Amino acid sequence: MSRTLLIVKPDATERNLIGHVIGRLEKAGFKIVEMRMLTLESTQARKFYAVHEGKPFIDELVEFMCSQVVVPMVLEKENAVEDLRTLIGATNPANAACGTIRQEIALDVQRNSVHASDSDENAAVEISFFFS
Ligand code: 3AN
Repeated sequence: MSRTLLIVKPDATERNLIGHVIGRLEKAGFKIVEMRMLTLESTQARKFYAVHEGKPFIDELVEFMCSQVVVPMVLEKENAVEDLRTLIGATNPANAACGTIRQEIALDVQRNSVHASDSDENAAVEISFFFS
């Protein structure tokens, strides 16, 4: 078993899609082992997305992530990181494979409904960001 972090992002919480996302995750065999609901402050969002510091979209991304509640959760499954990335689909929903969560509900490259850790190393860092 391994663990990864998923965040239901503001565009999805705003459209009452938290339950829908959870349903997709559970149906795909992920076990939710921790979950919170919170509104990020801009310093927290900037820290979480530190890897994107300096990119043209960072200010807009931080503003977006703070615009509504978000729901971070820790998910457990064999091969969790890779399987979750496959389930959510490409960053830009226009490129997301059929049947992926982003292809189904994401609005555009920024309002792409969910975040998922992209490596085991980042999963550990991102889990400790939200859960002590
Ligand atoms: P992913 O969320 O698929 O790991 P990243 O880490 O490249 O993708 O991007 C993190 C977040 O930054 C995305 N989920 C999206 O909200 C935003 N983002 C990425 N690229 C762009 C872009 N070109 N324009 C606007 N926002 C972007």
